[in-house]
Amino acid sequence: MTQRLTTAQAIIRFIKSQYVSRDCEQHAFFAGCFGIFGHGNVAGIGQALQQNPDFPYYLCRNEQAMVHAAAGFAKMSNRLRTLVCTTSIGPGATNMVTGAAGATINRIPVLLLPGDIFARRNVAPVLQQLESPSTQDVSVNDCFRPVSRYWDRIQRPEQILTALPEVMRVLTSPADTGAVTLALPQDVQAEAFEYPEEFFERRIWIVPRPRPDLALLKQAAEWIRQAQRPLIITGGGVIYSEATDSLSRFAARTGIPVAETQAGKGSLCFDHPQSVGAVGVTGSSAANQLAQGADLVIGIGTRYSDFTSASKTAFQHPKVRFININVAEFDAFKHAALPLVGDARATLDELLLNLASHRVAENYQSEIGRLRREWDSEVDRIYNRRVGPPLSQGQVIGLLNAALQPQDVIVCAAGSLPGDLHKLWRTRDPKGYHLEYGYSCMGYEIAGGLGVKMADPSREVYVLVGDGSYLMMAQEIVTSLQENVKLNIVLLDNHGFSSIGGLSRACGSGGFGTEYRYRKNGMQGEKIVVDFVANAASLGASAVRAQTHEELAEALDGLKKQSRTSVVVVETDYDDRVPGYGCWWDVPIADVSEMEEVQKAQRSYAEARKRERYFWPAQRHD
Ligand SMILES: Cc1ncc(C[n+]2csc(CCOP(=O)(O)OP(=O)(O)O)c2C)c(N)n1
Ligand SMILES: [Mg+2]
Repeated sequence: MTQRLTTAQAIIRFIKSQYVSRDCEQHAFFAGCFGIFGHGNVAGIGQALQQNPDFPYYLCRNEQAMVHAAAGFAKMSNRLRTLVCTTSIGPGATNMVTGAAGATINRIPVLLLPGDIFARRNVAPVLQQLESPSTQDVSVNDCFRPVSRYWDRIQRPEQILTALPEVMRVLTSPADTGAVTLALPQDVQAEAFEYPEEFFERRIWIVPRPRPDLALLKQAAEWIRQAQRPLIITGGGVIYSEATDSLSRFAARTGIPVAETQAGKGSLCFDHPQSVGAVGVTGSSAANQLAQGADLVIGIGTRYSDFTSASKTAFQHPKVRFININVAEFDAFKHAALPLVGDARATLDELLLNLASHRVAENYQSEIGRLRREWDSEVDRIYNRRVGPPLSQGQVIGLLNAALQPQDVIVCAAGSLPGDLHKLWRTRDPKGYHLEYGYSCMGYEIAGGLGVKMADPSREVYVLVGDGSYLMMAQEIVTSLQENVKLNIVLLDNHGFSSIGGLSRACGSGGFGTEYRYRKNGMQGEKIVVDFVANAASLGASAVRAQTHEELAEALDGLKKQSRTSVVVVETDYDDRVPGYGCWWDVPIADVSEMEEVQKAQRSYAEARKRERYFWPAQRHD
């Protein structure tokens, strides 16, 4: 039995019949398709979507944004569901490259279907085609190769019979997932073929919980028993695996403290007795002190970015060794670790069984308690400082934390907010803290928030966004209104790039080129004041300005009463920053310079770099 369909119709029909199952829970993998049409997809995928009205189509405003939205959706769904993104050829396609990189770096599944130039070539060069004098086998879509976990170009209709199963294998693989790109030449999309009916039968992709090697598991248990100062670092893998209850039990029983990366924040409720908060460059004093002296680091579902390892300076115990629990072998072997390649939840449960009643020493437990109390009062201090207007960012975060319900979600990505949130946010639900900090892509915030809310409409979603990020990509407010997907957007306006301004000052460059000022005597003119309230209102959102502590509290209260996307604009102090807590980040400083401040910064940089470490296999001491 066959059915005559166009390639595009066959792709949509196939996509509709793909299901996933983990722990026996089964549901459709694709929840719909974002898109912007042009001549490269309107008559192909566009036509196919039109004749499949049971597969929702969502019109977005910008192709990069729609990939962020799909990634936000997939991350919120613990990678068990995602959305498809269709674009025209040329600029529509390449607009997705940034989003694809973000998804792949964060290990989040998204399926991208950019249109491509004619496979039959006779009409080339077509509008928006990149020509090459040395080959006809190239298009702008080749840019997706390094940012995709699977990349293919469909030159004949029957190629999807072998390509689409690969697409699904990669998207549903906890170890291999990321952006998947199928480039679809515009003529091939519309070409018909006799497809076998079996190809469209419901297919269930089992997302497994692989278990680690038993001998290595026992060795890991031995290392944990021997350790005097063990520390757990949890990454996004813990949350995607829904291992948070297992982690909570593991930590409570063993007494081992738990520090969190950006993606792992929320793995434990902030008031869990073993929770020591954020670790690394944007870490808490408690976690960073424990990391410095840890003789065993147990990394779970983390890829150890430089923000986590403080550019390889976070772990200074001379004999520190690592156990990495990770579903991806690549991550499990980092830092010359003892690799437990497996699912976080399954591995933690089995490891706990192997530890019998082992518990860390009393004095370590009381040290953890003391560090936790010290950190808690530091957070209180920052939350409760009354300054301004303009308010301090820490104060705004404190007000938000008090105003939100535990299950509400905050979404953020770039600027000074992610660091301050990582340090200060008191997370009470594993899905309550949604940071895109693998790519830290300005513009993710509102678009990603749209995907988060679409994934879980039962929760209130709060998008926290700096003025710089807002100016880069705010247009999905319109999409949120179109789809009746309510976002609560809190825009922190400090008239420029406070984060990079601070970094520039730390590098001796005095904030050069990071404030929004009119051109006068170089870049020293008046501050540029953008009317963000008018801007958001012009897009259709409800929008208010809050200047004082009381006004902000009232505005946050007002958000709860709104039924549509609403924006609160609050002016914050550019210079009033949350300090760092024993951390270092490697941002190279000019070796030679005419500027004294830069020379000074270079000297302390060279000194600080001496603490960067390599971790060799010999350091395992086994
Ligand atoms: C797309 C993109 N471009 C550039 C950067 C580098 N960058 C990181 S933060 C930042 C400034 C962000 O400004 P804003 O949103 O106002 O936040 P603030 O730093 O003021 O907190 C820049 C330019 C980035 N992360 N993403
Ligand atoms: Mg700013």
